[in-house]
Amino acid sequence: MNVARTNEPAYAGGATFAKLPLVLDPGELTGADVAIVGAPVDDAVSYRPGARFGPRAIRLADVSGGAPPSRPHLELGVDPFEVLTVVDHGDAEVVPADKEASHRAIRRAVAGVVEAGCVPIVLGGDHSIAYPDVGAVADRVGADSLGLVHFDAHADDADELYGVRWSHGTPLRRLVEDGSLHGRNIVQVGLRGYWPEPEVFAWAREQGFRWHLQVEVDERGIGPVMDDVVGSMRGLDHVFLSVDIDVCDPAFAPGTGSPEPGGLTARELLTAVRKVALELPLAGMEVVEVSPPYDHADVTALLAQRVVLEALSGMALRKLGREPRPERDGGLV
Ligand SMILES: [Mn+2]
Repeated sequence: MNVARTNEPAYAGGATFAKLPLVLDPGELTGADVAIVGAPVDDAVSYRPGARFGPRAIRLADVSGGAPPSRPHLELGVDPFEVLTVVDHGDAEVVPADKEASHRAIRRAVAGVVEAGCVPIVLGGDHSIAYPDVGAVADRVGADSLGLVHFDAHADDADELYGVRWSHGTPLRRLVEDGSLHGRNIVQVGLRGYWPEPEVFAWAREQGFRWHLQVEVDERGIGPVMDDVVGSMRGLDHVFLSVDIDVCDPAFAPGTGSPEPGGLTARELLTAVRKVALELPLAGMEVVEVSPPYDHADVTALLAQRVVLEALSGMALRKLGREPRPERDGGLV
């Protein structure tokens, strides 16, 4: 089932991700490689709200139309939609102002995707959704074989934030506590700013977390840092990729809840996500903290949409098992 005409432009018609077929029944997901799931919640934020509008904005932040979608990646030389079967599974059945019910709905939706044999790509939503979405993947594959690559300005492993234990600043703590993730299988990139406090980092060290501060990216470059990130996940059969859009500088991602100056460029994030998807066995992914009310000219939503396209492109090339074939100028080949 298509939701768009063959030549329908991006700005016309329906609003599934890349105008992909909408498949709401989890029983009909079998055979798909990837399912996009929206998690429109922002009840757990500590500063600006608005991420509940993220999934819709990310889906709409597309410039190419038509169905089936065609997105030939100029650097990798692969069209992910030719290689992978991708569907849009709609949004989890969240309940306004009921964080627990919404988390249960997100967990249920992601579990349905995973049980169908698909990789879930979850569009947030505030970062509290990591608890149910990473948790649903962990329920399926087990903590021993599951790694987490986490891009974020913030470590999100505090025990509480303003006294709240189920916050967008605490999901990693809850995931480790309940046995969904081992700290030694977590690597974080882009941390900076003024939170959390040293006691939280001491706890993370005890758990075996690894992290690369933004200043390390500044000093060494994103390439060498990502080589280490990928290396740290070697041997794990499943990797969840969590991208908090605030890992990017507010110049590149102004539409977010807790912006922190001095972050990654859009280009660095796209390159890094591509590498993770190409070199590691992705079992799930989330893009979180896009807050459209604070966005300008769709800058942040466009970036988040491309983050998903980069991941799909990397996964597609990984499936083909061949080298990238960049569309370079003839003189540069
Ligand atoms: Mn976060």
